[in-house]
Amino acid sequence: MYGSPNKRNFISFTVTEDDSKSVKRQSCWRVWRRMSRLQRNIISMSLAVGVVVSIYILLHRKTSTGRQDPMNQPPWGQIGVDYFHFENDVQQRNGNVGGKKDETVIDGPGGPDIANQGDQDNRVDEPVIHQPAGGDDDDGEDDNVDKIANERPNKSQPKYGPQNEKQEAIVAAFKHAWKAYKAYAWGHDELKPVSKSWNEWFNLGLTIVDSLDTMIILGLEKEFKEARDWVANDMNIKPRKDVNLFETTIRVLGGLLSAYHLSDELVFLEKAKLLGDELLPCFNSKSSIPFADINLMTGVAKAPKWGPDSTVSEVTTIQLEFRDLSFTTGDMKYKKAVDKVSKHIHNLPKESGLVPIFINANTGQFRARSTITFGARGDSYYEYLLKQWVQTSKSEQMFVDDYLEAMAGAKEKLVRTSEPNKLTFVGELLSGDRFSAKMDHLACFLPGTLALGYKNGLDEWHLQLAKDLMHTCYQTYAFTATKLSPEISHFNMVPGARTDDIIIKPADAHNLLRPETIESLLYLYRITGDKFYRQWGWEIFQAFERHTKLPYGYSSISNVQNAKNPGIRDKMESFFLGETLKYLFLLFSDDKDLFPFEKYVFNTEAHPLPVRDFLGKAVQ
Ligand code: DMJ
Repeated sequence: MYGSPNKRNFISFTVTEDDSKSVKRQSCWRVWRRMSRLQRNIISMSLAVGVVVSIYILLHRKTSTGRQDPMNQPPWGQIGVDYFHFENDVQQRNGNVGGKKDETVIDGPGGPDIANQGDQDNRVDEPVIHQPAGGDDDDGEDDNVDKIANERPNKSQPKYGPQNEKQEAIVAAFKHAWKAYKAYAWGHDELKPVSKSWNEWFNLGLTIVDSLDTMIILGLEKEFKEARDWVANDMNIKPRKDVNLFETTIRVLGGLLSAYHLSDELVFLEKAKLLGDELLPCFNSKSSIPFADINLMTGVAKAPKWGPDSTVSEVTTIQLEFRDLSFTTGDMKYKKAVDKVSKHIHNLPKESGLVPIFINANTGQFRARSTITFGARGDSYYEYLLKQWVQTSKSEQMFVDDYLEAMAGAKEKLVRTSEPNKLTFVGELLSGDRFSAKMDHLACFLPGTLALGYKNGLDEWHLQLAKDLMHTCYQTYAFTATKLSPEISHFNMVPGARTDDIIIKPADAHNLLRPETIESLLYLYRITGDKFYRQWGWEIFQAFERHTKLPYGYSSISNVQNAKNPGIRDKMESFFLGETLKYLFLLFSDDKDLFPFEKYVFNTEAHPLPVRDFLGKAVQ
């Protein structure tokens, strides 16, 4: 055979180069002739198979994903490695838009909104963008937008709008809130429903962008169009403001992306891409861990005003959105930036898979002895481990490995039961090791996430823990005078103590119209089919109606223990429309095609994004 040390095959080493080649050829031919027919057949077959496989690989590289080496790469690529190129897919999709692209003509900011004019002084005018027919142009914009993919994750259009009385009531609640927002806070971040004015946080019209997909789902076409026109004509992506990377990503980037996926309106993707680009400087740190804040006008990224570190849940809760932006635009730079963060955090040492809540963007190290919690600043790290695994069609093993380790760690170190009624809750480790029987309402996302894990094949105990925690989260509502949950609950663990299971401290007695419990009820209802989860959701909705509804919108309240005077706070958070009412509406839907968990993953702000197959395409 070739390469055999058999001397007979290599007759001479003293001849000239040409002679040597011809001698070798003769030698090979002699070897071939001396072989049996069987040997020759085997070699011929192997060569034929080799040729066919090579041709297949070459064709596959050109016509399908553009992967550089499909044999050696995992489906989603190595973390931090950009190897997907979607030119072919993108071109195909752009041919299928059905005229929607042409509607997307952005004439720049302006318009008759008098209430906004104070803010417009701060604005930097964006260039006028006309969606071109394709090809190069000289509009000064990144031509990548011409190639933007225009796909819908689920082409069979689900039925939007209310289908029953309960959903109608939820739509009425939305309309009530929207009407007041429109009258008194249009274009600003949040409505102040008592003073009939507005609150500015990032100057990005948070309530509008957070509500876009809710309006589609609730069937509010007129309201959606008004909002879309505001995004197209008035939204300024570069306000002179420090914005928080995480909040801007989950609410604004996530809101724009899901609005795009649900509506096919290219303006949302255009804005999402612009915003993604403006947020990227956050990742220019020494460690790849992003800075918490960025001034969108100057592009200067930095640590937050209140401390040197970034928050762990924040730097790990941007990945669904940036990955989706990459797969929707075909530009992998967004995915690459967040993959680095994930990989970095994955490689840091952890205690039973649990993470401290602070990390330094320069050193890339966790802050020693910071709290471990499933509440504020820890929560969505765990949520996004599971959801990224789901988003990538379970192809990124690292995420589920970390998730499983963290859930086992939580079960061992944080999950406890209260006295006397044995409510299961998830506590915290102060300074990283001192147990505190304190649970934020924020941690009530966990039952839903655990149930989603179970639905995706994780062990039975995940569902059992989900049910137990769900019951406790519901009890934090049912237990109070208003039937609304406090922001933070403490649990009694002392048998025989003269106290209830749940203890509410005065400083923690407020309710901000948060969604986490409703969100988990949706998962638990869909996954178990148990109707009482709907009943619990309805009770909570009615409590919102009783205690937080005002003539002009809804408001956070200060004291859930005072049903007569809950202390109206004069603030309607954007997530009330973006999440709470959306999850309520979905909870009462019987339509199995309305965002099935197999096809959509909800970001932490309730914006549905498509699950992607191993080629990065939306699962149909
Ligand atoms: C929302 O912005 C998101 O749900 C986030 O994950 C947590 N905080 C609020 C809602 O409570």
